[in-house]
Amino acid sequence: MTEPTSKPTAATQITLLSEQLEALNRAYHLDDDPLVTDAEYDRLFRELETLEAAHPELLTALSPTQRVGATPRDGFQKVRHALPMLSLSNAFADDEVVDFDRRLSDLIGLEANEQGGCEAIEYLAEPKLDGLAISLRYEQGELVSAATRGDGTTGENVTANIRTIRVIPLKLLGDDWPELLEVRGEVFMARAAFAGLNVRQQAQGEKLFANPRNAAAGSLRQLDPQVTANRPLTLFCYGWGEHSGQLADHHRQVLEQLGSWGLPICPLIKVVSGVAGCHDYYQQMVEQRPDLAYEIDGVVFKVNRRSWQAEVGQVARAPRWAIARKFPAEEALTRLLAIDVQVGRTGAITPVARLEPVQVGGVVVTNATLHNEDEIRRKKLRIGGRVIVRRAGDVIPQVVGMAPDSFTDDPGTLNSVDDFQMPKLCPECDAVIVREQGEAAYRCSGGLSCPAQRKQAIWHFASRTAMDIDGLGEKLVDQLVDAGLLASVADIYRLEHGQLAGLDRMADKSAANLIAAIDNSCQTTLGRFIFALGIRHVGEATGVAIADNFGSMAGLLAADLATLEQIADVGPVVALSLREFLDEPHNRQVVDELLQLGIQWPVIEPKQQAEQTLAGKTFVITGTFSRPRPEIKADLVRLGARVTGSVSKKTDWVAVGDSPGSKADKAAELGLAVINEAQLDQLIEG
Ligand code: 9MJ
Repeated sequence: MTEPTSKPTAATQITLLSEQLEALNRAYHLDDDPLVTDAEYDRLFRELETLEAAHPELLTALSPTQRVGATPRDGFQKVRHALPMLSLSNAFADDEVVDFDRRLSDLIGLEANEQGGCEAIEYLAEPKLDGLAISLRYEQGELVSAATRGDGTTGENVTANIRTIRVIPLKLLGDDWPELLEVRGEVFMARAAFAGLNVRQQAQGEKLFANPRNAAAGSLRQLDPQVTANRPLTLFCYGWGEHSGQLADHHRQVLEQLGSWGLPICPLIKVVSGVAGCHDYYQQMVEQRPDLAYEIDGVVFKVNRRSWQAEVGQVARAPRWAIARKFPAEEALTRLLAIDVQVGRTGAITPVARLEPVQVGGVVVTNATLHNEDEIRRKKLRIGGRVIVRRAGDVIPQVVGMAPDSFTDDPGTLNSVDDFQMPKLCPECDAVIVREQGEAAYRCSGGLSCPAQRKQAIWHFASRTAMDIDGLGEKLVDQLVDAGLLASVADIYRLEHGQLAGLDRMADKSAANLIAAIDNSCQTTLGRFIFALGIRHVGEATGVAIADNFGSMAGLLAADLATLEQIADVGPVVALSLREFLDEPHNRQVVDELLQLGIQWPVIEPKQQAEQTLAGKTFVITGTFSRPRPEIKADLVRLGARVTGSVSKKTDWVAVGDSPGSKADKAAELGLAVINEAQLDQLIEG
């Protein structure tokens, strides 16, 4: 007679079964090597479920049975990344990679060798996956949260969805991982999985995805994790964020460490030497690309030695030590049907090519921007003729030019675009179209009284990277503006359920969802809010930089031009645009109304709200320091100082690192205060 299952044996069995199932998950999803039949996997899974049902006290969130446990939510919570999630600078040609390598050699200070060249920098070369970036946080080896990149500073909490992706370990293998480890990587969908998903979508009468990237993004951003669980997502890790302890000295070695803890790493990564090595790797990937199981849109080169990565630091929101070498854009031939003009968010009037629908790089293109009148003439575009259309990744499609054979078409059917005239009046509001001095662009002078500008300003405000109001898309904004319900962005927060439910095609439930999404958007970040205002030249990264600098809207409103220009990412043009926007009484009123209507953000850490102890002081920094110069500049600016590039009598302090240039000599000549790194740190720390 067998004994009834006693608790210790059940616990051991549960551990063994969990480990076995996770190993099978890895083999199946990561190595493409199903070690057992589906029936055997299901049997083991059910055995574990039965044991857990009999011993609920032994059930943990880390069990393979709990990957799809969570119930649907109302929305995604925002998460501030402990360390920003950076993106990559792009190179579209070989010489841009040469420039990148040269820049790094200079920054690192590599000596020229006898041949006159430099010691070659070692790079880790990786395929560039076309999915969406994700950050996984492990504490004591257990997956505790996962967030999308979002704007790089704040993302969305997608933990429940990420847990359904079977290649992602819920628990790290081994025992030598740091207690805290944030891992960064790309979630994507393999080509075959994508094709299969679309077949199922079609069979169920659901919408088809344009490409694997959209399918991956759409699948991860599902409110119901059950839906994500049925989507064939996978992941490769390529980096890390916050962590405790020490990681290895070279990027490649850290990825190997991550691999040893069960995290999936792309098998095609390779250490290469110098520009020549980068070039060879790029060529290899161009050749392999059609046969890869997943789509890539380029390759990435990263300085392998981590001490050098730290030395060169980052710019705005991309590391200086990495570059994405993108593959050439895809092109297709189609017919130019007409040229219309379109009014942009800031009133810019742009000619648009209307095209016969054509597939380019996985999406159907029907419109393409023509930028300006000169471009139409330069390209000798002819309505009715055949044109080459190009599309690269997420970039707006472009008309490259007329197809070589297009002029052999019957000229009688073609209208020369020499006939194209920029209209005198805005096609949307009849206001006069003006061309500001020194500007190439024409603009509608109607401002926010132009419905096209108003609609786009509102649409931009609600968009995902701005205030992120789920459901308030282009069509609905059009409808609400046309119905007279939205005159400004502040009106969004005055909408009532009754008003929405009265609209065409708006069910009661959709109206309730929209009101909830609007309420939800009140909790935002200052960076997003600044970006959402739609100030000319102020993009996502600039919004974040301004927010980090001032920490509050009051600080920004009070800042003069010189102060604004000191912010990393802000030059004279952006500073002027900010000041003009903020000085416009109508804009000020809308900002005040929005704040009164309840928009708020977490108070930025005291570090960024520092007292202006160096207000009005001017610094020049020269030579090499133990940390990147942009970081030092950011610290000084945060404390109210100005950092300039040249030494003059107006300079208060010249901070001198190792191997300073002529600026140190000039400072001595002028008798200025020269300080070393330790003294500079003392000033910063007050
Ligand atoms: C992709 N998309 O494959 C990075 N990436 O590194 C790789 N992205 C990256 N690296 C730093 N391989 C920021 C982004």
